Amino acid sequence: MSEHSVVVTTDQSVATIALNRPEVMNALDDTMVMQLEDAFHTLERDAKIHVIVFKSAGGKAFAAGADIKKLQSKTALDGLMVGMQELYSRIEQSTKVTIALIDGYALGGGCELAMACDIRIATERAKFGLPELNLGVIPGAGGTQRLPRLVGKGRALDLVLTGRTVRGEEAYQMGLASYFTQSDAMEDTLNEVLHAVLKKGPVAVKLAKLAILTGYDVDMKTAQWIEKLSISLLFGTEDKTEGTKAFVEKRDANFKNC
Ligand code: CO8
Repeated sequence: MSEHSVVVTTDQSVATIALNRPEVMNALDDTMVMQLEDAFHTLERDAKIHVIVFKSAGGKAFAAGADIKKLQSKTALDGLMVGMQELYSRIEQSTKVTIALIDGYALGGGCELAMACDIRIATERAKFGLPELNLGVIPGAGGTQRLPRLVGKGRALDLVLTGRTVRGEEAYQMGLASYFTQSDAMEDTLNEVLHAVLKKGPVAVKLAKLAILTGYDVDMKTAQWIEKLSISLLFGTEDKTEGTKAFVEKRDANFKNC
């Protein structure tokens, strides 16, 4: 048994949270969810961290979903408790850029965690699916809502009602994965994404996420106001002064996150 269900490492402004229960395909039990929550909250409060990468510590799975053995004893009231659904919402609303690396099974709650991230990098070994109906339950950690938002209502209904798994390439074609790459090129793809993201104005990154994620769920007029207020705030930042000056001076910007 792994003592630590999640392992956190940091490299300058990039933190990695590795899921670490390989003996059960990284199935998420309550302990793992709590450890994930603690790790995420610590990183979320760390101003030095700009990107959080979620991945598997090894083995065949990103995560094969909620721990089914533990699900057996769950009651109706347990379903109302704060848990995976709230954690994934907080991850989605993170002020950092979040990236999931999927190089194996991402099923049920594992797929739902990946969907809560901003960017998903999938390999030819990736297999996405929401097979919960096989167990007599439904995707209950945001899956019924995030999947149709990513791939459309028709495809979401197909994937949830049949419970079929889709490989990395098909996931990429339907918009479930942001990138499709070969397993041995996954780190290179991640580095390219990190290189692009880390060059951006950090305050602009936060407000772009806010405008897209919050704006997506409200009416167009409200969404456009969120956008207008966000850009108005950005016009007053030192980063905007630096970013535009750097362009005119034909050099890289040196953003200060203010
Ligand atoms: N939970 C517990 N144990 C698991 C899980 C899981 N989700 N997935 C795999 N394991 C265990 C197996 O039991 C096995 O353990 P053991 O060796 O002790 O028998 C070990 O991992 C290896 O698994 P397999 O032998 O099955 O490996 P295979 O390569 O044959 O198959 C699969 C791999 C396809 C991943 C297969 O294990 C599988 O189908 N797993 C279940 C996938 C699934 O149904 N996931 C959905 C779970 S439900 C869910 O996620 C709900 C989320 C919403 C909750 C909201 C709460 C409020």
